[in-house]
Amino acid sequence: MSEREAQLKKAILEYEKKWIAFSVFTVLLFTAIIAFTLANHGLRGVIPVGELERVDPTTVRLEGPWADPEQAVIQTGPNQYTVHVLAFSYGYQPNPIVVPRGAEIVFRVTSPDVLHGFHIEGTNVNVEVLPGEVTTVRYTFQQAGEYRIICNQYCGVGHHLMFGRVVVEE
Ligand SMILES: [Cu+2]
Repeated sequence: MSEREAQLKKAILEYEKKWIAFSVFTVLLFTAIIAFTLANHGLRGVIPVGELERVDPTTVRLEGPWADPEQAVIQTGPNQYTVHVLAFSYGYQPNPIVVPRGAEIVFRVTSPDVLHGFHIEGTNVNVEVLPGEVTTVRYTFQQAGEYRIICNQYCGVGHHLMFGRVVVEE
């Protein structure tokens, strides 16, 4: 191998080292971003809880915590409320959902019929709602006002009309 060839080989290795360093940096950066998101929104936030909770979709409207829309919002702590939401073809129960500002709201959403979506406009609450399963998601509204709930999973002819409301009171 001539001296020039040896130099060329070394030059390529230097060049490759920079790319390796760059790749490692991007992987670490992405890992840090995911870890940050999980720490801030994961365990007590907008990522649905992991445990599978089943419910009978055929009787969920007749008995249990989803049966009576008047009893849907339950205070569970000094500043915590659980809201039992039914996403049905083609609406949400209760409507509107009335909750106070600054409180931790635990939404427990299920469907008596087909797959629906539960997206609260202006927030990162965006979950799937399956018949037979309870989707639990937590959110704290920092601003009072009205928020629109949008069904973003196709559910039939009335899908484009399927909206609900969250009223956050001061
Ligand atoms: Cu729907």
